Amino acid sequence: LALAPVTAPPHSVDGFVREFLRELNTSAGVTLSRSTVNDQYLSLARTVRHYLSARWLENTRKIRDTKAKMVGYLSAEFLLGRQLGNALLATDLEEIADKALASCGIDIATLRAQEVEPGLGNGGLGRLAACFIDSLATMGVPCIGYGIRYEYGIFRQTFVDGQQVEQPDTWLTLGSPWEFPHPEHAVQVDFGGHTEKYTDTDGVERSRWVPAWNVLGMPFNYMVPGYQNGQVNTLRLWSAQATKAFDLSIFNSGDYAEAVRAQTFAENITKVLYPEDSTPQGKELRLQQQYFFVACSIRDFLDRFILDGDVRSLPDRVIFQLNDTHPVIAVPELMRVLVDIEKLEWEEAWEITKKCFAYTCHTLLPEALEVWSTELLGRLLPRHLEIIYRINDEFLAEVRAAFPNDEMRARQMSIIAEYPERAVRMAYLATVAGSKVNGVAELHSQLLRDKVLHDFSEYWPEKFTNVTNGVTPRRFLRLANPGLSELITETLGTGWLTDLERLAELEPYAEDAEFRAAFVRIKAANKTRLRRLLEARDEVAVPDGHLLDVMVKRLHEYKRQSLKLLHIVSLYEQIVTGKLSADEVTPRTFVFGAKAAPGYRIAKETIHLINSVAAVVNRDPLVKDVLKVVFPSNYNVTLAETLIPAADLSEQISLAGKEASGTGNMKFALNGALTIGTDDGANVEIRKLVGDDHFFLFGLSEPEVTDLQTAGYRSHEFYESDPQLKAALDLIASGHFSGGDRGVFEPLVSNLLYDDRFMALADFRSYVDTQAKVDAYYADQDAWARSAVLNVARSGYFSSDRSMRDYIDRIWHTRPLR
Ligand code: 26Y
Repeated sequence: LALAPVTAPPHSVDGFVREFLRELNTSAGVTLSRSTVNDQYLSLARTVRHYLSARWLENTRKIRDTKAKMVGYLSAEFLLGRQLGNALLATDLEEIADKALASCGIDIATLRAQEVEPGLGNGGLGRLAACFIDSLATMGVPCIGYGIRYEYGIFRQTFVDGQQVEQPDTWLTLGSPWEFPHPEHAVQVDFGGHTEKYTDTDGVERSRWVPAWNVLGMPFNYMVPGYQNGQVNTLRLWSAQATKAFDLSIFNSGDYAEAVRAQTFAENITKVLYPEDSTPQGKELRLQQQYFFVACSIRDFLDRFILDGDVRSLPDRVIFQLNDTHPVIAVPELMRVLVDIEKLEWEEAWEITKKCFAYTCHTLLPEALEVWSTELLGRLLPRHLEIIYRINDEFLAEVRAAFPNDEMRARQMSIIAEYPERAVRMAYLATVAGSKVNGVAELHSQLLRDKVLHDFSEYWPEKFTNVTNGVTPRRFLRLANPGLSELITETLGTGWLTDLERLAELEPYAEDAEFRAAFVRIKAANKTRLRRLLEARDEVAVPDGHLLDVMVKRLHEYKRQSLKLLHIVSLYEQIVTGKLSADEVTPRTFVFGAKAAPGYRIAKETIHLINSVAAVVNRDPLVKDVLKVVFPSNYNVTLAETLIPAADLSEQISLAGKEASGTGNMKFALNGALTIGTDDGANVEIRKLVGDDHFFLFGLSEPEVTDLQTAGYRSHEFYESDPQLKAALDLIASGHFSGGDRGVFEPLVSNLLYDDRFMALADFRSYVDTQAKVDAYYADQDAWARSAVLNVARSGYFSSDRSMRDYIDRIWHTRPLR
């Protein structure tokens, strides 16, 4: 009996009610009548959990027994979003739960709203990881996600006088019903100290790491349910703890503070998510985080899945996907385990290691490529630095043999940079070690090959591949847009949600007036839903009947929120000066959502400017009915789920060659927004698929950007030669949006006028002209609706299920569990 797996509670309203009340009574310890909303939410979550756990345990057992090859997705970020809705959908319990709670007098919507999303990521990269593990579970492919259980996730953004103020994200305080702690699987992780040479019993000279301190890695498991397929994978997040909870002798000696200090020190490692993206700062704590979670994960995988201790079988059992360079220290860690602990020969260990890793790059910005100084690495991980040196020596010997008399090339390809300080280039290490290297959209992968990793792609052309990103249609279509999902199901029947290319069958319905009308009604209902949310959440009013123009993404110069602002300011300026009459303008609401890294000055000033422009525009009677700017604070996955389905226009306006892919762009298209965008990242592929007539392309192309850069870009010339641009910038510079104070936005204006690294001014003319085309097109509501439907019908390619198939075919060579 003890061996029999638990069974799920009955799939019925009665069964659900019984389970729910039991949870309330036994876990929350309250009666229904005395329970709070939080008690009810926690009990509901636990109830849903019960429906998943039997399949979960079974799944894990099967993977172990069949020795199926797994994907180990190593990522410092998993931006999961709320769990309840997804778990209810996966278990097909939405209706049952609705009715069950209603019978208890509870509105499930209230409980859904109670959930605090785990914000364990910054943006695209973290959200992509969450989409990927959803798809793998849905496809039944064995995967374990490994990451960090930050006690504080991405900060909560508030605005004070229009400026961003960060608040800690206390996502754990009201309870975390989705996680399963496993203290019995805790792993020790060492740091610091030195290495020493010794002669082993077999007479071999070896190196030994003598670490100085250590911490404990405590795993927390999360279920990753597949969509209605009974498959449940695992996400395992690590939390750092002190090895000895507190040192009894120190405590007895009365130095209580010293005793807890060690604990605080250890726990700091997973205390907080670094809120920077794209601009790594060489922070020691970040390297500690990175090593901490990959050391835990590798140990864990060996202990849990290589039960016979045969480490030589590792490449048949796992492929570790490196989500950008953050987990790349796993490469020397696996070498250390194989050579120092398992006593394999270096050559054999290296052959195994190379097969076990593949690397995904998510950037093109040179400043975003992680490097760690050898000083820091050597201090924190002395043995790993030795290993990296040896990997580099052997690699460079190979390069020199292949290209004799080309020392320049060897130096360029060296994993160790010499300037401005000796440092390890993590992207190079990943490229040398990985069996495959991929970019995240066609253009991005091409630019990786041609520019960022040019010498490497010449040396190993077969190593390089592309896998265009995707998004999970379960969360971003079915859950976020139930209205449209229902319409699709009515039209196509079921099955499209796990076979998204079937959306192509909607094509003919673009010509069907009735279908278009239904689509338009759904869009309107989604706008109403958004309007209600923003009223309650932010006390802002979204006008009815406007074109909803949305730009949501992290705040970055390269993404060019400032270009969007120049467009708004320009429209405003033209109306108030009478150059344009208000009734010539298509009424628009501009929605922004963006967090700035706390130390990123220009980004924070841009947020201030957006809010300041919003304040002025929104209260000016001259533009009252035609322009509105809305900037809800704390944009996150949850807000995205209401915002994206309501949008008419998707802003994807990065400077060509800078946005690796984008994934928001895909979510908008899939929900029937039209895109105004540059030829950048996955926009290129979206445009190719939806067609030029249904996509508003503008701006310089990547080669044109490069040419302009080479010729010498002077943004000032664009300012001088375009009166409309000049007027907009002058208005900002005049202090019009800062109570007459010209100083407030002077740095921003100067930056655009005299530097403008991302060529906002160069693209301004093309952008506003294209926006005028948007206005004209929107005037023909029928044509717009037709294009919107075609965007949906032609976006099936952007399912993360397809991305996963590509990874499986080109990189992982794993199979679904039977
Ligand atoms: C090193 C540290 C500061 C760091 C932390 C987070 C560096 C980068 C990041 C996050 C990067 C990121 O989110 N990149 C985005 O990845 C998406 C998924 O591939 C892409 O769609 C998007 O274009 C890219 O900017």
